[in-house]
Parts: sequence; structure tokens; C-alpha cells
Amino acid sequence: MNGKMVRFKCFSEIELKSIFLISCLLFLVLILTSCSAPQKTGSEESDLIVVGFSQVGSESDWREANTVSMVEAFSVENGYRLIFDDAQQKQEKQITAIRNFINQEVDYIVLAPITMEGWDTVLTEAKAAGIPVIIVDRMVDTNDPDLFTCWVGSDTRREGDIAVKWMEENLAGPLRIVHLQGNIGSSAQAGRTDGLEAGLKENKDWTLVFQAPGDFVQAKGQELMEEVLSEGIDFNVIYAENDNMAYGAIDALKEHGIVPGKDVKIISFDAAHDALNLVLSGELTLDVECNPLHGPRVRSLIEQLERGETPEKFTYVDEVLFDASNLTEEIIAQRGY
Ligand code: GYE
Repeated sequence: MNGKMVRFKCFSEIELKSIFLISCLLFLVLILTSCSAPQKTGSEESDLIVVGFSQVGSESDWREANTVSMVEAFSVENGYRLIFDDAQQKQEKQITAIRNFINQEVDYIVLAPITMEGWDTVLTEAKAAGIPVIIVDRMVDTNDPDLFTCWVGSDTRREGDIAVKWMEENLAGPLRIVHLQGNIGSSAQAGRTDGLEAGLKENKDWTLVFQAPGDFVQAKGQELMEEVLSEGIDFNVIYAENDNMAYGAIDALKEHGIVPGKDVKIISFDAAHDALNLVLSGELTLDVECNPLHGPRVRSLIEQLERGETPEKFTYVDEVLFDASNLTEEIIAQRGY
């Protein structure tokens, strides 16, 4: 072997001791620095108000705009730590999320409830833990109104009523109405459905020719319309309980050579940006506004609570309706959703 010889150095006992000491010192420094970093963020973090938000899901454009509004309002820059949970349209997941928030000892719980019923037990648990609960968007139906601190959202029954009034004043009967409903048992569905059903009782030349839940989802709105068309149901109005189901219905109509807005009048709710463009182009006939930008509203309620004030129990957002007569490009351009 003519390769280089590998030589091992033998360390003396003193050298070994000093290597061991230096290693121990280095290890200690490492531990100390890694401990001091989180300690700093920890103390900054403890100044943040912790909010657990249980969101319904991401079923519609409205919902996505609502999520963005909440995330922006409860940013670290604004002094909050937001724990966001998407329940994927399942009440059980919302209940689990609330229980997790209670375990994490959050300062506030914000709940956008999928349906009205079924909250008493978990809200009693939150109350027992001393955590204020703010309900946003849809309503809850509890045995004890003190199970939540306050609520902010839309008056969806009023939305249904103003849509019906507009239909009475603007659509020539007889009306044969296809009704695409939201999640059954949600206040958004109940309010808009009750409005229409009251209108059906009042107007003897209105007939409900089809009614089914599309859960506020575009694909389901399209599927339901396909069903209506394949069954050969005769209709001249679609009452869709949100914009996404109206988009789905419009797609189905177009596939069958039916001109939306002309052959069939379409009533919708939310008045999101894209839908308003459809009102301008004439494909959507009426869009009742439902404002999803609740982030700053919920934050203001929390700020009141932080100051020791008692906010209003119920805050309703002011909303209008849009048709071809009052809508302009400027209105659309200024919209935040
Ligand atoms: O209209 C719909 C959404 O609860 C008001 O839920 C909200 C409704 C909204 O999925 O688009």
C-alpha cells in the first residue's frame, strides 16, 4: 500500500477534559439561545387577544369574502391571534372546533353557525368556561338567549320580503317559480324561503313548480336546474337563495338554449361583484344585497367588550337591492366583494 497513511492523534487526559468542557459550554449556549427566542415572542403573543372563529365552510363566493374579511380584521397587526376553523359545512365539526377553542382558553369565540338549532350544549360549555361567544352571519336558536353575548348579520327574512315585493311590482304574472334553497335549517335559507312562501300565499297567480335545497353551492344549483329541465317542468322565474346557485342555474339554462333574464327571470341574493355584472348584462334580473364583510363589525363588538361596554345584542346590517334600474358600473367598481 503506497497510499497516505491515516494517523490517529491520541488525546491526553487534559485535552479530553477541555474538549468535554467546551462541548458542554456550547450545548448550554445553544439551549439558552433557543429558549430565549420563544420567550420573546411568547411575551409579545400574550398581548394579543385570542379569537377562535368557527367558519361554516367555503361553499360560496359570499363565504370566501367573509373569511377574508375576518382574517384581515383579526390580524396580528391589529392585536389579535385568530384561530380559524373551516367546518366544511358540518355542524359536528363546528361543535368540535368550539370545544377545542374552550380547551385552548381563547379570549373570544366567534361562530358562523351552519344551522339555527343544536347549539345549546356546546354554548353552555363555553358559558361555563367564561368565554364570550359572538354569533356572526346566520342566527342561532337557543333556549337561553344568554348563551351568546351578541350577534351581527343580515335580516334574511327582510331580504326575502323585499325580493317578493319587487317581484309583485315588476314581474307580470302568472309566475311559475323554481325555488333553489340554501342549507335547510339555516337562517339564511329560512328567511328567504319564508319570504317567498308568504308571497305565494298572497299572489294567487304565483305557482311553486319546483323546490329543493342546493346548499348555496354552484354545482348543486346547476344539478337542480338540469333536473327541472330534464323533467320538462314549465317555469318562468328562478328564485335562487344565493348567487352561486344562480350561476349554476344560468349555466344549465344556457346549455339548453334558454336565455337567462329574457326567457326566464332570475332572482338572487348576495349581490357579489360577478353577480352584479350579470345584472348589468341582463342575465340576472334582481339581486338582493347580503353583505359578508363582517370582520370589522365583529372586531368592533370585541373592542366594546374589551372596554367593558355592553354591545347591542343584535346588529343588523343595512342592505339594498339591485336591478337594471339602479345599478351602475361605478357601484360595481366600489364594491368590496
Ligand atoms: O347568502 C350564501 C352563503 O349565510 C348569508 O351563506 C349567508 C349565506 C349567503 O353561503 O351565499
